[in-house]
Amino acid sequence: MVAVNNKVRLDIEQGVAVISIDSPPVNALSHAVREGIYNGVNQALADDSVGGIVVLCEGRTFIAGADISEFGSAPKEPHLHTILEALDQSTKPVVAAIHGTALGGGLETALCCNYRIASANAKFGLPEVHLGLLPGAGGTQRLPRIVGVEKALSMVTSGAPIGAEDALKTGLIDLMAGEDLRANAIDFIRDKAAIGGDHPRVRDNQEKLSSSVPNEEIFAGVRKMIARKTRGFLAPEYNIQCIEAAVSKPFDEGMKTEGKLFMELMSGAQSKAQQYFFFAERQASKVDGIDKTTPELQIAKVGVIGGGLMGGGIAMNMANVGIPVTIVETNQTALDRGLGTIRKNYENTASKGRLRLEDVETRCNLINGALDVDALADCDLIIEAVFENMAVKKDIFSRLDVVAKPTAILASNTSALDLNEIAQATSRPESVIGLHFFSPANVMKLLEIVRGDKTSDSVIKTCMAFAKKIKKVATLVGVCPGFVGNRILFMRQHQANLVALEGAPVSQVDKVLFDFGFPMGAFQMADLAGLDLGWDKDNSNSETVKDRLCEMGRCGQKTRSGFYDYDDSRRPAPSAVVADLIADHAQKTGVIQRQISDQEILDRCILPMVNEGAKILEEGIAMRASDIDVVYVYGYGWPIYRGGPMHYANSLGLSEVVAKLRAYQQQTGDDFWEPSPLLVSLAEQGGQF
Ligand code: 3H9
Repeated sequence: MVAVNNKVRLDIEQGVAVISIDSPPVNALSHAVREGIYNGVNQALADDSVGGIVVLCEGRTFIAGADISEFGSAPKEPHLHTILEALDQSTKPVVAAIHGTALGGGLETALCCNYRIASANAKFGLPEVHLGLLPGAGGTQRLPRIVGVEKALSMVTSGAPIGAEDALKTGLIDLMAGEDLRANAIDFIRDKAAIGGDHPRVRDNQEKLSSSVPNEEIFAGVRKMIARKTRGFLAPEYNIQCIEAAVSKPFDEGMKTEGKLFMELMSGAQSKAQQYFFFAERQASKVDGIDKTTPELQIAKVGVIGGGLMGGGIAMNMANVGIPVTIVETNQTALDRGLGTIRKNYENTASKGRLRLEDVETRCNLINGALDVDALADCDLIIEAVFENMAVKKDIFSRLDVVAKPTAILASNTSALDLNEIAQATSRPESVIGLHFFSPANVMKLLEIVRGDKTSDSVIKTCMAFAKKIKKVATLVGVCPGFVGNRILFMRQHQANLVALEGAPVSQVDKVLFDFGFPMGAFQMADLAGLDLGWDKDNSNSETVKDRLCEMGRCGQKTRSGFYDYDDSRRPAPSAVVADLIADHAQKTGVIQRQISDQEILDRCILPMVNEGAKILEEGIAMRASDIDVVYVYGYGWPIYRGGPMHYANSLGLSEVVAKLRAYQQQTGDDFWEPSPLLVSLAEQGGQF
């Protein structure tokens, strides 16, 4: 055995050189790993006793790609291309033995080997598109040569991995290994070496570059299919162009196209934002200050109070990962409706082929209904998901205090109310926490976990881990009105309302936000949520535009009219009635209407979000600026290619942000614009969030 370096080992066994990479957590292609592989290959080639080479990984996975943490620093030799060239040109046959996930540069490494064998649970993907990139080490040129154009396009544009069976079917792997991947790989390559002759290289395979469907049709079809989902993103289109180069140019020319487009993406703002976000997302799950020995509680059974849209969605999360859940409603009709909706949701998913029919039954069977909180006595976690009314919530929590077992976690799904006040309704505030799901709860990835003043570390630790289990991205936040997400959103909505009052048509405001990358603008979002949310019908006195719309029965999408008019398919159309109403309201409140530029709308909607984010950080409501970004990308549709509000502010430059806030403060005479002290001090020091 030779230790090539501290990440890579070379063993010569039965005439085979086994290059094993051992670089936790995911065997990413850091400089040391690259150097180790390169030297290992060269040593194996120079050793006359070696007939073939195996490349494999220790630990939980095959190479999961280039080391993203090294992006941005000066590249050091040997570059990935140098290693891949060495593998590609090897005079001895090479097999990649794959377990876990062969991703990005990892799969590209495997594609430069003559053969690939894999464990049955291995996965293969080129997920660079999620980092605003394309596979830059030959992946776009080799993948279509081995799995075909259509499959390659689907893999690079979605970034989604495929499983081993699929890989075997498409030819991506040559053999499915048995229990002992290593031994199988050694036997495999020894046999190949013994047979001798030329060993296949993916680069030489032209066969799969054409199929019965003309390539132009395939490319046009993919572009059309992904257009909506990838609006605003550069990387998906660049990936497609690389595959086009693969089919239209000789291999080496295609590689040049790939290299050029890769560098363009790598040096651009979108990829920087997406790389930043990759680490932001992983950082969000880490809570400083909680002792490692803090016990994590078992959550084997969950109760949900409220079987409406939110409660039902929350229950589905549990059933989706096999956790039994009991929904409590106040009457049988509501309960039946709630359970019926859940079944319908699952059946819809099954009808689209995304869920097996037997899974519909399994999941529905995991969800029970009850009409009394007594039924939740044996639950480990109880989530209250009733409407936002403090008195109702306090009443529920005082009843749960009596019913729930002593170790149970009592959670509220409140999106804005004071969690500490809710906790006071119990004799065990240390067991009370906020679990703020976003609607639809079975779809949206974000979970804002709200730590009350007295919430115990054990409850926090358990909920952070539980979030992962139910496949959510969690951020831990403190108590304040609206927590992180809604508190920041209030600022955007406040300014959106003002610019509309000052003369910008609501459709202009929404278009600016849509073009920025949000899935919809502020007014469409308000219409979707329902304008009567929090509106007090009995005491409404036409004080705001929203009051007046609700008084007219224009409560949003559900009444087919709100800020917009909606047709039966809920497509919005600008409303002359609303424009007149806003103009009238401006006149009554002494606001002079004017034309407002798109830039002013953007600044006035977005910069207050940044400023509020800074205040949230100052107050310690969020642990880190990047957590705020995670909340915004996963909870509010902030375009990931802009990183989130705090990353966006960094990319603008904080002194530029402060200057603009001050300019609007002067223009409007409104202290709303006063920059937060943290923002000012960071800007003065040339710092960043
Ligand atoms: C690329 O390859 C470019 C090439 O085409 C061209 C080059 C010229 N680098 O996600 P987890 C860390 S681009 C550095 O929590 P899981 C991660 O930060 C790359 N670090 O685990 C975390 O650290 P910490 C293409 C990485 O089990 C820890 O590993 N490849 C990398 O849920 C555990 O990660 C990708 O985009 C990396 N490449 O999921 C794959 N990957 O513990 C990206 C992970 O300190 N990775 N880390 O927070 C993944 O998708 C998932 O990490 C994986 C494991 C599925 C592998």
